[in-house]
Amino acid sequence: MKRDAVAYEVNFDGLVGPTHHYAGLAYGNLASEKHGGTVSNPRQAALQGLAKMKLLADLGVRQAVLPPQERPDVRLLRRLGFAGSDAEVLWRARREAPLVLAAACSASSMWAANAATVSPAADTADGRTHLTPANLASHLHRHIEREGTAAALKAIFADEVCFAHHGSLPAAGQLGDEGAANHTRLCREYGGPGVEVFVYGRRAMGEGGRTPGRYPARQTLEASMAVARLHGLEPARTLFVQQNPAAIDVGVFHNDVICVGNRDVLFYHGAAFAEGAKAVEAIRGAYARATGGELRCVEVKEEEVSVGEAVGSYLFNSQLVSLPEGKTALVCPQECREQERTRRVLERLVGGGSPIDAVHYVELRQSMQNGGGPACLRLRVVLTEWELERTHRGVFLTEELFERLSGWVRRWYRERLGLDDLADPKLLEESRGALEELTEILGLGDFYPFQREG
Ligand code: SUG
Repeated sequence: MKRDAVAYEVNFDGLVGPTHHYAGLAYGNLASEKHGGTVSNPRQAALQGLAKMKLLADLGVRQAVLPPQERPDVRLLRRLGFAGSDAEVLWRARREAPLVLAAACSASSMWAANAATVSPAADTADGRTHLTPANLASHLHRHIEREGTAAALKAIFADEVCFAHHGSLPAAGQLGDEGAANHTRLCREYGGPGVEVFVYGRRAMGEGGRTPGRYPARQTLEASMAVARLHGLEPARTLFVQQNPAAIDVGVFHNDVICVGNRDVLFYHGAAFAEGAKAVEAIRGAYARATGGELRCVEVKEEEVSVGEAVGSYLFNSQLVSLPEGKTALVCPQECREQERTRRVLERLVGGGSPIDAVHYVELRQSMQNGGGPACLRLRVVLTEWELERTHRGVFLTEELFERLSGWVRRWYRERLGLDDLADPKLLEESRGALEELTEILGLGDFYPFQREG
């Protein structure tokens, strides 16, 4: 396998689909629970996502998009016993099982950090980039993403010489896998060896361990270990760290709500890990052994920002990115600027003495109200030049693609969507019309099942 020291991190953001709505579907995700039943604005949601992608691209970070999935998922509703024409299926589901209909309409594939776990070529035994779509076994609306995710990843990373695609893990709760939201890669250079840190919420099989008392721990140790095995990772450069169950009970449903890493920087809350400082020491040690370098740890303590405040602001769900001229920037939700204590921490960090050189705030209110911040919206894929040349070009964000996608959103997306609108057959028609046009814009052919079924 050809190895190439020069590699880039590309952010693949989930494009928000036309059915983005608030149904309170995600248990243990406080923002989703809070906004359930309120009216959403899919157009604004998609434009906010695009504006974030544009900011990253303008900062010099490579940026691409992942297409939204086909929703409403009429096939799911049929599998669950709703019959008749498409309009009848939607109407019956609305009458008999409105939350199942909401799940079948969820635009949740926008949170691409949960799409898959990706291990770059520099870390794997066969020198290929390995991708495992998450099974998202914890929730129906998320679990139904896995096939569409696998199809999108195969369409974009089609070359089997450099990309290895695995099936998602069996979807038993004991193998719950939520993808890259619980996975952090640390390295000196993207193309060099990395330490892959898997953060799990609970151990599902065998003896004990601590578990949260209130909310579910979505990611299991057994799932994380299976993904590491599939990817052929070197044990010495692979770490399994338990998330703090008490933090899950305060609303940290994924590790990326309380920790983010990039290259040699780890930015985290003091209460992120079950083992506390010992876990950080283990990560630091593994990093030093793998790279010969020193990990730069940026800890925020409970006294400065409580776990509850971290959940409320999404301070750690920021994107930590390397800029072309060597600086490091943090892309934060604007909620972090609005809250005084998080703003002060950020001012302190960029004021000197920390590896973070600049902070950029982004407005993502529509996604945030469902518990998805800047980091949730992107899947990071490290690609060498050689791999980049073998990746589908149509999804890379250029000025032109940004303009086209913005126009496409303005033409197709509604500005108001309530739960009663989900059974509207016109919404199904509009969504399919929009996706049909999108496949042309992105050069993806007949990508969606409805296109192939005619
Ligand atoms: O799985 N929200 C998503 C948010 C995912 C955030 N991702 C990361 N942290 N990486 C979830 O909880 C809400 C959908 C609703 O309520 O309709 C939702 O699924």
